[in-house]
Amino acid sequence: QGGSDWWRAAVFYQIYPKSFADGNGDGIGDLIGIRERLDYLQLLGVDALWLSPFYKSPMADGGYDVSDPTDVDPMFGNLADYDALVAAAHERGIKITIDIVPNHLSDQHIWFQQALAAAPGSPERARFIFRDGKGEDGEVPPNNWPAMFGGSAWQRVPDGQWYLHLFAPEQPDVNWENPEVSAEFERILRFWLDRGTDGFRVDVAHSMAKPAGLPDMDLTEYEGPNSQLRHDLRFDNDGLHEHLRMFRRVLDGYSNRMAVGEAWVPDDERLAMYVRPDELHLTFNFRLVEAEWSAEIFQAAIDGSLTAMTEVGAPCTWVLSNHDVVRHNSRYGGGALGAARGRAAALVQLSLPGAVYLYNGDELGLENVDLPDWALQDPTWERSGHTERGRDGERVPLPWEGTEPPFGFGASGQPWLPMPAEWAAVTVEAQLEDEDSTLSLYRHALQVRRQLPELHGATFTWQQAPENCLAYRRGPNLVVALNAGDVPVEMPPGQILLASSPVDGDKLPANTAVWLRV
Ligand code: TEU
Ligand code: CA
Repeated sequence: QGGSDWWRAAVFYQIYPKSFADGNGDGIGDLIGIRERLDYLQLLGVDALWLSPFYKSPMADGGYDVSDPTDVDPMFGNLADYDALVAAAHERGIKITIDIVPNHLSDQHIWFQQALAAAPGSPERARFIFRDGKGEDGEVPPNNWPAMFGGSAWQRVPDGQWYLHLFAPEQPDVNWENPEVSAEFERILRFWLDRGTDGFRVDVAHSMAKPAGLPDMDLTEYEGPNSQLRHDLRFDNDGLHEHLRMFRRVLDGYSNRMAVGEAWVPDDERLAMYVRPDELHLTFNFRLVEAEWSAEIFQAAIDGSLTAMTEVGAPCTWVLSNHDVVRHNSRYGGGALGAARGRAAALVQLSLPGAVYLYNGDELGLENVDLPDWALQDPTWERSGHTERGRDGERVPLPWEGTEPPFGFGASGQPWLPMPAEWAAVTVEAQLEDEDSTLSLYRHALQVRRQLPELHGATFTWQQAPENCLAYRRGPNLVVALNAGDVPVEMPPGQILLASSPVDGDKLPANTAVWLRV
């Protein structure tokens, strides 16, 4: 699928670079490792990759604390490795999209170092959000905002001023009202576009503008760092759309480039504003990430997004998992039950109209790993005073082959997070040989998706379905049915193209989805 709107129904595959594949054997994934696994990604059948950050970073937040946005961290390789990856992916018809982190920089970025050395009120400080504190000696933070990783969103510097960080203190928020900031991000976008990058994933796109006067927020409704899809005044402020329009103008100066927003905006209509014709191309729909296993909840999530996105002429963007959330098989109960539900959810995700984002390991049916305390690295663990386990459990390196850790991930035997011995059963190697594996299901589904034009179109109609089931028609000849309940129901008429669990007779088993030719 080429052309200027290749992204509309594309299947994107998210790579968490530290965890995907290790090319030099030091136990940490890297760009060479990704290039070496392109054959696998082609076999899987994805259209595009999204690489989480691989930029120069002190790694206070897994690389989302960027100290040089136009260079590669030595941990991951160098710019020549990036260029080689882009060229090799393009040879295989796979697009490369990358993260851009516009809300904050690393505290080690030259700008922040200059801001610390400069005086309050200086142009160096005006690139960030510095304020005087409240109280007699300014010892009270400028407002009551919490940071996403726990604690206050304000950090004090030696001269007494405070700076805003919505995430870790090592991630000072930049001030998008300063034209120097937008000019710098325009430079960063062009730097990567000029190297052939096909698009961007815009990190925390909903935080780029802050409310005027930085007022206190209402903390009575606040449910802590993990309450993602709730509105509070730190996020989704109207001023950010002007910045998204800058992104779009830059992208439109190149051919066939795109951007997807990461915006945890609970209201579908508000979220649709991010994908107006002069803003981003796509924006993740996180309602399926937050959805409990229930046909009714899935249906509401799907309906809400379809209605709002159709209104603005943008496709929906379906996500089940990413590097920030517990993997969906675990959310659905884990074990055999979680696996069955995860496979069924995949057949739903891959048959909805719009774009799809898979997270590396989804296709293997991986679960979250319950890591020992000593292994935990995510800042949420430290900053929550060890009350949150953090996000390392969904970031464990992928098992490629062999019968014991590190399963072909690096040669050192010391992957950056420990890999469970049980993963011997779910390596890529083991699953490729097994027609009934989750990997084989994804491969088949992606193949059928490629072949059937109705799956690239927007046609979608709900069908009647029994309790705790979903059914929808995609074009004249294709029906998708999901039984999210615990009892088998009558199978809708049609010839089975794909089933997420073994089906015999005329029943659709519990926790199963099918694609039917009618
Ligand atoms: O995440 C944005 C976000 O909203 C975070 O709250 C995130 O969901 C986290 O799970 C909260 O526990 C993006 C990135 O995806 C994330 O990895 C980064 O840590 C964050 O931005 C800061 O750049
Ligand atoms: Ca490595």
